[in-house]
Parts: sequence; C-alpha cells; structure tokens
Amino acid sequence: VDLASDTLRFPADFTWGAATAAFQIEGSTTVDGRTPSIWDTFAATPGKVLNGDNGDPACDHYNRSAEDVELMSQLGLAAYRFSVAWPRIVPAADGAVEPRGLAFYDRLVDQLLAKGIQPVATLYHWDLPQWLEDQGGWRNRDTAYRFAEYAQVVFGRLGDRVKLWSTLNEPWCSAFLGHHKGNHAPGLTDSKASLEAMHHLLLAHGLATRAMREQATAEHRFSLVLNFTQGKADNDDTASLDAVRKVDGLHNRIFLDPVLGRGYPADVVDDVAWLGDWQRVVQDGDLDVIATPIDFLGVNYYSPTRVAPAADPEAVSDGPFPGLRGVDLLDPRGELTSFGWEQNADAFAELLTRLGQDAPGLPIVITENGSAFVDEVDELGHVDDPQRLAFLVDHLRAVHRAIEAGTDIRGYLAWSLLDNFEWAEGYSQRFGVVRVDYETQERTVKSSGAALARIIARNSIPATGYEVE
Ligand code: GBH
Repeated sequence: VDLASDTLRFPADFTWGAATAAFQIEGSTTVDGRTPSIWDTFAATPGKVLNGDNGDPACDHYNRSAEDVELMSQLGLAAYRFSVAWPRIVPAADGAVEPRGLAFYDRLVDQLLAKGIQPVATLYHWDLPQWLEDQGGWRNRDTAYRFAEYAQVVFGRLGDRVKLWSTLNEPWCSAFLGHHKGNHAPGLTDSKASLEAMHHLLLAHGLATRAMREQATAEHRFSLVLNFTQGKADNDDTASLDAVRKVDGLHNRIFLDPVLGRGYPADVVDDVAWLGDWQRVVQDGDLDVIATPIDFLGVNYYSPTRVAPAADPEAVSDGPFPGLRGVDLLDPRGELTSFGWEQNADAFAELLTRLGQDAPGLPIVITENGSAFVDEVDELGHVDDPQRLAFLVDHLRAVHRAIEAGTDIRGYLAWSLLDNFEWAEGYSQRFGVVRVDYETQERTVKSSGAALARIIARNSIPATGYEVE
C-alpha cells in the first residue's frame, strides 16, 4: 500500500468486478420452461411495484448475455457476480430439473471464462419459485431442503468451472421485507412469521453449503451474502447506544452470529421475545448446520441507519425490523441518492473495520455497493454521472481504509453492471455503471463506468478528488 503518494493502491490480488441478479436483468420470464417466481406474482399484484413494472423484458439479458459479457470485458472486470433463477432450474413441484434453464447458465459461464472473467454464482437472489411459495415458502422448513437439492443440481452442472459460490443474497430482505414489512415478495406483514422465515433461510444456507461441500474440491469457496448497515445515533448516552445496539442486532448480528457459530444473539432474542415463540421452529442440530464454515463473507452495503431512543420504550417501531421497540428510525442526512438513501462512506469504513475485528480470519468480499441517481443522456449520447462516481470513489476509500486497519477484504463488486429492475421501485431507480435504454435495450457506459474501468486498470484510486486518470 502506497501511503506516501496521492494514490491509494489496492492489494495486488484484489478482485474487481460488478454484480447483477437474475430477476433484475434477464427478462424472458416465460421462456424455456421457466415458471413464475414470487416476484412475478408480486409484480402482477396491483399496487406492489411502482408503475406496474415487472420482470419483462428487464435488460433482456437472457438473449444478450454474449453482448453483456463483451461489455464486462471492455470494462476490464476480473469477476462477475450473477444469480441463478431457481424457477428456471426446478420449475414445478414434481422437482424435475429443466435442462434449458441449466444450459443458459452453462453458456454464460463459458462466455465469461472465454473472456477471462471469474464467475461468482449466487443461488438465491429472491426469486423463489411460486410453486414453493404455494407450499408455505420460507415459512415452511421443507423449502430449506428443496434449496439444498437445487444447490446440488446447479453446483453439479457449473462447479467444474465456477469456483466462487454464494448461497443466499441478503436473507434480511427475504425474511423481513418479504414477511414483516411486506414491500417485497411475498408481501406478508407477519412479524413472527418473518423470524421463522429467517431461521429457514439460514438453515437453507447451511444445508446447501454442506451439500455442495460434499462435491467440492480444494479450489471451491463458499459464502453467504448479507446486507449490513451501521447504526448511528447523535448521542452516546445509554439510551442512544441501546437504540444502536437493537438495530445492529436485528440487521447484522441476528444473521451473522449464527453463521459464525455463536447462535442467535441473546440480547436480540430477548428484544423480540414479545412477538411469541418463533424459536419453536429451531430444531436440534439446526444451529450446527447454520454454522457450517464459510470461506468468505459477502458484504453488501448501501447506507447507515439513523436512530434515537423513543420517548416510549415500549413503542413498536414502524419499519423493516420485526419486534423492534423503543427506537425512532430517523431521516437520512446530507445529500441523498435518488432513492432517498444517505451517502455515508465513513459508516462503511467503520462497519468494515468492525467486521474485521468481530470475525477475524474470515475473508470479506464486497459483493454489492452502489448508488441510484437520475441520469441524463446528452445530445452526444453520453451519460455523465459525477454523483455516482463520487459515491464509488468515496466508498472505495472506505474499503481501502478498512484494509489498512486490518480487515481482510479480497474484492469489490459494484452494484450494478446495468440499470435494472429495482424491485418495488421498478425501473425508476438506476444503479448501473452502464445505462440501459429500456425501449431499445441499448447499453451506454456511463462516465462512472469508464472511471471504474480505469480504476480497475490502475488497481488504485486517487487519495483526493474524483478525477480518475
Ligand atoms: C440490494 O438490496 C439488493 O441485493 C439488490 O438486488 C438491489 O438492487 C440493491 O441492493 C439496490 O437496492 O428502506 O427501511 O427497507 C439492498 C437492500 C437497501 C434494504 C437499503 C434496506 C434501507 C432500509 N437494502 N434498505 S428500508
């Protein structure tokens, strides 16, 4: 690391890339035997997704993967994180495997390898087959076993070429946004059920990791991708620190601790006990399965969470955290993204530094980080997005700082390669470093994307300012 100069250099073997997810980019939702996922159902339900948007045609990536891989190659990506659509692989309750679904990912992996791009596969990025939801979805323990079977199938087909695997993307969102807040599929608002879904998701992660490890070689690396936030209070009195503790517990620790073999954190279990006995779904041996060792942790980070102690310590907090009481969730601060999220790279550095201390010896890959802004296309067809570039550079400085503080961070994958279907916000929020024109499907590398390419080529960022030569 180059301390003295005006350049912040990343470790020589640092892996640069970008990420996407199946439902957000593929389109072709009824093609080659695919059946609906819970997100197809949710999007078809009036009022759930902005403007009535749905997964078709999205970025038409299903038909354009060769072109998109070429684009990745032009950007110099060393790695590409994608997800596999479960309803393409196991479309129906009979459990039969759909060869055309597997063939798509098989081709994608070959296209990536032909360009020297390392594939990073995520098995579940929120698109649960609707047939499984009809059997109770993540509220049903059986779904965890079905997931392990599906993982084995995909690993069996791609594992000869894909070395880096993640089981779930952000089970916090699947469990809590999907079953408590209800703004994500399947759209339930049952707090206790959301904790049961959480347990089954974590169980699914452990079972799938075990199943894949049985077929694995020494080169394979298994992981779970969690979304983290950093709780922030204005004061450091006991009540403020307790508000931070609660949000940290229900966002970060309730997922990370059991995976690290520490079980569900006692303080959080205590905080949510008033919801009822969700731990009735925890069976003997489950925590051992969930604690199956992972080789790296995928960290997704977007923004901090501002909190203050509530006047009434019993008051139930509105928002995404089941069972949270006595905490006011405050508005984000400063210049917000178009999504209304706070931009706070210092909080990212704090989070990463703490993770390095809390989980020593566990390598971290930043599996998502990025920002949504309203982009303008100028007369020349260029997209200049200085705000997205500033977000990128600020957050890379945070990563660099955390590495220097001792956190073992192996790579950074920008969210996202392409503008795409932003869940409940439909196509209104653009996170891509490449613009997608949804009428023509034309791709245009934004100025942030061009800068990312230069950052990758240099393996460094400027210490100050946002000019990337
Ligand atoms: C990720 O989710 C997803 O993995 C990805 O698919 C998605 O496109 C991307 O980020 C951008 O959204 O408003 O109270 O729910 C990030 C999900 C973002 C969830 C911040 C929590 C704020 C809290 N997180 N969000 S709340």
